Amino acid sequence: MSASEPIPVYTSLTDLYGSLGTSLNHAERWNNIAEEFQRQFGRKPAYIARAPGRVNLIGEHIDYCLFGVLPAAIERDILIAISPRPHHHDHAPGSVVAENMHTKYTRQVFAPAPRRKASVSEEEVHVEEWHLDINTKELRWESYVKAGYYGVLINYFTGGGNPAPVDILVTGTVPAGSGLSSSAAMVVGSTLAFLAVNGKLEPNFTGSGPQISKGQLVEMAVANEKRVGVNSGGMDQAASVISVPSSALYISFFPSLSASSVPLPPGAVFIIANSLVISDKAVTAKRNYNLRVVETLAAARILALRLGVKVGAEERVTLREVIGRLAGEIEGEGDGEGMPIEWIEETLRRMEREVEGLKPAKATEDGQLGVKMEEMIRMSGLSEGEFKQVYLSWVEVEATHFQLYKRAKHVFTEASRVLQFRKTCLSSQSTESLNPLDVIKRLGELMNESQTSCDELFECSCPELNELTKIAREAGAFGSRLTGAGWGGCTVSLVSEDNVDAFIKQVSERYGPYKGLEGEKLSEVIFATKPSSGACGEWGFFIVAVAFDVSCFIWRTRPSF
Ligand code: NG1
Repeated sequence: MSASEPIPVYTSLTDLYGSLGTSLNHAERWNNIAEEFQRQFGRKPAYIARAPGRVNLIGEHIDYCLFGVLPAAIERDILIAISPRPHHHDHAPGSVVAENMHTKYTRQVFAPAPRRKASVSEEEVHVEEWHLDINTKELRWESYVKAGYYGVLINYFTGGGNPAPVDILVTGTVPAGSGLSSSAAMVVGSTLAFLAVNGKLEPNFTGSGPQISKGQLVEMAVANEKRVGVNSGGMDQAASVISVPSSALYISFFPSLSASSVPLPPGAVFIIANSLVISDKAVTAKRNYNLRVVETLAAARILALRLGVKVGAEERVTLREVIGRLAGEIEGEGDGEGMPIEWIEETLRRMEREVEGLKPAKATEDGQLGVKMEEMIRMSGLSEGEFKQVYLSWVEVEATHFQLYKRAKHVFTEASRVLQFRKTCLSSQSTESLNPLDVIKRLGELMNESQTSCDELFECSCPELNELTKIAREAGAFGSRLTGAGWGGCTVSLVSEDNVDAFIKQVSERYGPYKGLEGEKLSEVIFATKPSSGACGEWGFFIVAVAFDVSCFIWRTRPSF
């Protein structure tokens, strides 16, 4: 698996799922979306893009600090059917009629407006960029469709060419606002659908490029998602695009995006449970997500200054870059992989001590271990103007105190837990490994430590997530933690294969908001992240966190569909 591989395009479900039996299990959803598309728009879709959600096993809020994370794609996904509108010339270029199979989302019609260069003569006017209104103030389903589309417009239609007018239909099984990355799946799916319908996924006639690679798609999707107003790292998009069957992915972002699969121990099952607290990242961004991004960036500069690490006045250095510079890592040298993992581990151990220097000399009652804006600016060594330009001009944040110490401490300890988790999984493959139960216990401990750190240091948990993880441990989970941004959304618990049913039963009896839920309603909110037993036959007993059909892809429909 590699970020340089092209995006797979299939024309048959059997090719895609690897066997007729498995494909039959999935055929119904694909048929439903194709039939509904035909019903709504009077013709078949030309393409169906698929992008899965993901569960992050460990490594929370460290992707935007450029530290490695360990997610796995799940079988729940977003499907987007798309087709160009016949009689192109009767429609505005690139106009979109967007429908959603979920009845709570209404039909949306929009068209991108080309922005023109104002200062040139009429003959010289050319399209500079495109404009699509994206509402970042409230949660709107079509914003994610627009965000994906925007990237395609800017990357492929700046300076000429007209995008096709299209109809699209969206359906999805990733619950929204639950930390399973429905937003990234929507943006990846939308980016792919608009690329495909505009002929941008076709290899040229020699069979070589210009087909877009998975790594390029991740980069586009990350930039696209920022347009919805969240300055996210690249974990979700990378997991959605690059994942492989039956493994987690260790994704590192520095010096460049790279991903390697991490086998999960046999007998371990990851169970997702939704706290049913909706966490809307875009709406709360200035107090939560984006504030954390700014706090970790400010902490990086201040630590660099304390440790004598060089940082340019206008540079927005991350915590990962600071430790690289501290350890003498030479960017761009060697095989481009960055410093060896052992160095990172050693430097992280040092940083866990150095970070104590970020504690304010006198903890104030109201701000506990935080500092006020003026103090943060003073600590950064920049003037007020410089600081605001570098850290606050591109993002809106709201806080009386900035928690530099707590955030940085979480980031360093969490980054080191990810490396320990990865090492434990890899070592379980070797002949001298710990026994399988000890491997699972160790992974569970790391997950529990991560939850405590998210709650106490990063303050991204909430009472319901704390309660759910506690119940999960009492019901036999080796470890349980929030997954995704937090402040609501889902937990992920590590459970042994033979305890799955009893675990789900206990949690559903004890977690208040699940009272009265049963059957399908219950399996919507608590489920094991593996294919249903019929569908996972091919993968034998290796019942782990991930589905067999994991990464994103495009399906080009055939006329006989
Ligand atoms: P969720 O809440 O699952 O979408 C978000 C970010 C990730 C990462 C996690 C916290 C987006 C799209 N994703 O995940 O990049 O920072 O929070 O680890 O914003």
